[in-house]
Amino acid sequence: MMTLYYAPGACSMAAHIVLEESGEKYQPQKVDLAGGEQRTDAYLKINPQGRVPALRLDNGEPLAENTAILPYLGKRFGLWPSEALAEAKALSLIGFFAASVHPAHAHVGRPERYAADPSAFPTLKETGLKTFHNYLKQIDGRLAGREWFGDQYSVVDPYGFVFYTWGVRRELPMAELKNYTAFKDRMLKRPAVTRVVEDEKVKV
Ligand SMILES: N[C@@H](CCC(=O)N[C@@H](CS)C(=O)NCC(=O)O)C(=O)O
Repeated sequence: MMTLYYAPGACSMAAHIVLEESGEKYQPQKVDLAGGEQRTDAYLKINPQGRVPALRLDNGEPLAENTAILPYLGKRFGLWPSEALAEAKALSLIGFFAASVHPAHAHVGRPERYAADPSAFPTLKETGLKTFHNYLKQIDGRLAGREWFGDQYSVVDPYGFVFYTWGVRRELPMAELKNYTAFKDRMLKRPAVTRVVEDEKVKV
């Protein structure tokens, strides 16, 4: 059985939703990020980067990084495009989310990663929030006239959903993003999504 190491409201919510939708039995393992559990020796053996998500596979091997975990789960559970170009587009979005959208938000929540001097934190947070908001607007544009990010529902959708909830957390005017908001409402119609949102006590 696979184990998902996750933290409420974190980017691990994407894999959490996928596992919940899969119908397969898995072990959800909460990691106490506020208490620093991600930096303990035991957890660093699972993910040397000290981050969630991490997945312990059926054979006991750990797998880290959303860019690997989500395609792996998607292929396993039929939530991944099989056609070459559709797959490339899914990878392109996952790359954009992991390498641009997520780090922009990290400037707001974890400015200490980017500067040692606390006097730099306010400007890091302000610029990070502006950049993050601009990415959310781009995402809204991508969703125009679409039900899901790809032609069919895939693991990219729960990942995109995470950033909507982060926009809500940062009190950005999310209702102005009409396509993204309609997508969020479609996501919330999926029973697995509402189960995870309730379990992780996420505001949407
Ligand atoms: N590149 C990683 C980033 C994972 C990441 O930054 N996770 C955050 C939660 S959203 C985390 O574990 N933070 C803990 C910390 O910063 O100490 C991925 O996409 O899987």
